[in-house]
Amino acid sequence: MKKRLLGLFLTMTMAVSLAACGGSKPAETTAAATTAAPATEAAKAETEAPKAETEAAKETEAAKETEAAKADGKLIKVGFAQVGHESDWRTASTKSCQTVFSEANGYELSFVDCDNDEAAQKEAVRSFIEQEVDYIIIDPIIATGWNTVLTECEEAGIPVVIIDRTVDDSDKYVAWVGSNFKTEGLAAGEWLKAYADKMGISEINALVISGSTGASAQIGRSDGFNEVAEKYGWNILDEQTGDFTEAGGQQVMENYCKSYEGKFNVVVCQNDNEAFGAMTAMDNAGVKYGPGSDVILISFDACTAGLKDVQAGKITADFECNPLAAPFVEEVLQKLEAGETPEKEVYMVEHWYALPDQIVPFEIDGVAQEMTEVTDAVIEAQY
Ligand code: GZL
Repeated sequence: MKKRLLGLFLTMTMAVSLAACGGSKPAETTAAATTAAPATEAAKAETEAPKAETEAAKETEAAKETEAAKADGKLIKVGFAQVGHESDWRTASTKSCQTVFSEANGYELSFVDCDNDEAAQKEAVRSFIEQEVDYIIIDPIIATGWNTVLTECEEAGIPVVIIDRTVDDSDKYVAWVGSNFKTEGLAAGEWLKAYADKMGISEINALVISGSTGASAQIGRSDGFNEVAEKYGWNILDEQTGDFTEAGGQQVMENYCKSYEGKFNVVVCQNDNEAFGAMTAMDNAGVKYGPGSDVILISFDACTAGLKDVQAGKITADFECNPLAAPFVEEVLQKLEAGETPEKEVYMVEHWYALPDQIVPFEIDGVAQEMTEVTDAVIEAQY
C-alpha cells in the first residue's frame, strides 16, 4: 500500500503540472528551451550513447516495478466508459485520460470506446463491476437512464466519477468534472447580439446544427442560445442534429442549403466537426460564410483545427469546451484514496475565441466576458 501512496503522490505532482498546462491553457507559450549544439557528430554520438543506455535501463526498471505493482494488486484499477470517437474533442479527451491513468502513474485502466451506443455504455459499466475495479469513470452519451446502473455500482461499493457530460436523473456518483454547457450557449448568443449590433445587422435568421440529441452538451448549448434568441426576437429557422460529427454536419447543411436558400444569415454548429462538414456543404452550394460574408458561422469546442478555421476567416467565433478534465478527475480519485471527500462539481476553465475584428464586448447575466484573439501561439497551445 505504501508504494501505491508514493505512486499517488507522484501522480498528484504530475496531475497538477498537467492541469496547469492543460486545464487553463496558458494564453502565452513559454519560450522553447534552447540547448547548446554538440561540438561534433562524434562528440554528439559519445554524449548520447551512455544517455541512451541509461534511458533504456530506467525504462526496464520502471517496467519491472509496474509489473510488480500489478502483480501485488497495487495499481489502482479504473474503468472508463468513453462516449466514442466522434470528434477532435473526443480524441483529446481520450488521450488526456489515457495519459493520466497510465501504469506509470499507478493505474490499471480498462478503457471502453462505447461508439455513441447507450446500451453498450451501460454494458461497459457492468463489465467494470464484474472486474471489481476500484473506480468507474463515465462520460454519459445521454443525460438520462442512469439510475439503475449507478445503483448497481453503489451496491458493489465502487465510486463513480462523471466526466464531461452530465447525468441528469441520478446523483449516485461522487463527483462530476466538466463544462457549463448552457453558459457556452449563452455566450454564443450574447456575442452574436453584440457583433450583429456592431455590424448593423438587425434581423437574425439562424439555422442550428445541434449535437447528439439528449446529450447534456446539446441540451445546454441549445437552451442557452435559444434563451438569447427569444430575448432578442431572432428567428431560429430550424434545428436538426448533426450528432457532433463532420458527416452529420455536412448532411444537415446540404439539406438546409436547399430548404432555406437565401433565407439565413447565421449558422450555429454545436461542435467544430459539424462546422467542418457544414463548410463543405456551403462551399458546394456556393454559400459564402465567415467575416465579411453573407453568413456568420458560430462553432463550439475550439479544438486546434477549429481555431485554424477562425484564423482563416471561416468560423466567425468559436466557443471553447475544454476536454482536458482527466487531471481534475484524478485529483478526485486521490482525495478518495486519502479518505477525503471531493467537491461534487468541478468546472473547467474555458475561453471564447475570434479574430480582432470579431472581438466585441458582451455580458452574460451582467458579467462582462473576455474574448481571446486567435493567434499562432494560441493555436499552438490548443488541444
Ligand atoms: C462536450 C462534449 C461534446 C463536444 C463534442 O463536453 O461532450 O461531445 O462538444 C463531442 O465535440 O463530441
